[in-house]
Amino acid sequence: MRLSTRLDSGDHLGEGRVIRLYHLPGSRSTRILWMLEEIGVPYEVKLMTREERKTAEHIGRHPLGRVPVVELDDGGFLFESAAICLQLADLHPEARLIPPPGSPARGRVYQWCLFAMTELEPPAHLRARAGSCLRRTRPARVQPTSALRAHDRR
Ligand SMILES: N[C@@H](CCC(=O)N[C@@H](CS)C(=O)NCC(=O)O)C(=O)O
Repeated sequence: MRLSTRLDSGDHLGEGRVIRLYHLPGSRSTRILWMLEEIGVPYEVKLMTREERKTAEHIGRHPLGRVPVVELDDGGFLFESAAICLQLADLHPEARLIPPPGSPARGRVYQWCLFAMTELEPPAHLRARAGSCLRRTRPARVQPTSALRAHDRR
């Protein structure tokens, strides 16, 4: 993976604005980081805390207060990770990450993106969450007492 110019938040470039990603490490916004690295354009990362996602300011960017959100170089905001990836691919045809609109290959891009978001991700997410709940609530493994161990040996 190429490492493109990642600017610190605050290095906003005024006229020559760069894409700004509102990012929470370990969340779905990592998909957008990956995409930006694949494209190889400069971008800026605004690191968010869980709490910052629910501020009025961020709700103004995403109605549910989630990440990822990107602020594009025209100043507009966009959310939903798959939509952002598709739009970034279209905005940077030089990266050759997406086939032309209307082509059979482009149809398959939509097919697999929507399949991933609607069919694969919801059950995978539920399963991952259930797994982490179980890990947190599972009682410590019960060790047999020495009396039981002795009993087993009989
Ligand atoms: N379908 C959305 C899901 C976004 C989403 O659920 N983001 C999580 C982080 S992975 C979030 O910000 N959750 C905060 C919340 O739901 O309050 C996408 O793919 O962008």
